[in-house]
Amino acid sequence: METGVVTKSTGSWYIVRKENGEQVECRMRGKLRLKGSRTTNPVAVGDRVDMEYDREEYVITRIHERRNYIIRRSTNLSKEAHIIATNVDQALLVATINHPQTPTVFIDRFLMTVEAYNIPAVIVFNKTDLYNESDLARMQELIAIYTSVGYPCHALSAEEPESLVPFKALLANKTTVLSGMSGVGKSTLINRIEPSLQLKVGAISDSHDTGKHTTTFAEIFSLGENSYIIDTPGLRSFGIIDIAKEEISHFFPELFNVSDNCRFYNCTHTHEPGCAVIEAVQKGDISESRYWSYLSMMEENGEKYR
Ligand SMILES: Nc1nc2c(ncn2[C@@H]2O[C@H](COP(=O)(O)OP(=O)(O)OP(=O)(O)O)[C@@H](O)[C@H]2O)c(=O)[nH]1
Ligand SMILES: [Mg+2]
Ligand SMILES: [Zn+2]
Repeated sequence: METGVVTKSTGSWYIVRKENGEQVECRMRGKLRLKGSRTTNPVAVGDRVDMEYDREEYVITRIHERRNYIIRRSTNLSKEAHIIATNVDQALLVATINHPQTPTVFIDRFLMTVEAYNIPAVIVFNKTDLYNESDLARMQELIAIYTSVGYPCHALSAEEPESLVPFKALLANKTTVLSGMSGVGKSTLINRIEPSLQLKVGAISDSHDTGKHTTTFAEIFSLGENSYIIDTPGLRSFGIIDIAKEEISHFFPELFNVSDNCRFYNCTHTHEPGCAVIEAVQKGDISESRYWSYLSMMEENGEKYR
């Protein structure tokens, strides 16, 4: 029996990095499933696994307990979950004001999910070289909102090497997963950090100003000693799964902070009189777009999937 870390997962075969650094192709035996929700990928990038060499191939026999993971609903209406990555030290959301436009609802759903699993999140606004004045003003507005909630933000451009210096520094001695919509520049940024990787990147579609889903499987890359980066396929939307409705507000730090002052202990912060959250939104202490995202999740997550 040997142990290793899954560095690539296609759903039918996997690449596992053994303790000696060697990478081997693996299959999976039977059905190893995550307890709780059904997942489209029971073994995900970042998983520590045991494997055996059996009739000329490696077979994964056990998944070690996960320290954390990032999970989303696999498609809008599905009850299945997709695990984006496991056992990470931090999650970097790559966002763009334009080309393509990342909706704040997308940002907030991502942040809520990583908050639920206690993973530190950083927002990276990429493509600043393409922004006009109003895009830049919008970016500053978002940076002010997210910084005040407690999420570090970086503005950068893959086209401007000096802007990448603070980004590089973020990655040292950590396992970092990059996520975001298709076309925001995740693979491009990784190529800038480690040009030898030569990851495939795809142009933005002229007609829709959206990405073309160039990266198809998540994969971990080494950035030298103790630093790993995970490139992931771009997402269209970020569906929440496995979080009970009454828990959603716990993972909006600024909502959670004021909710002690709500009149009713079981306040849902949607309509109740004496709601401290609604008051804070009216006073401008909580951003309207964040509150809007909260409401959209409360509406969607009427069911509890566990
Ligand atoms: N002008 C400009 N173009 C960028 C920047 N970053 C990435 N691009 C371009 O944006 C396009 C999409 O980049 P990718 O790296 O493929 O995007 P991705 O996020 O990996 O997309 P998926 O793999 O589909 O999820 C490519 O044409 C890149 O050259 C940037 O900072 N400035
Ligand atoms: Mg990519
Ligand atoms: Zn309330």
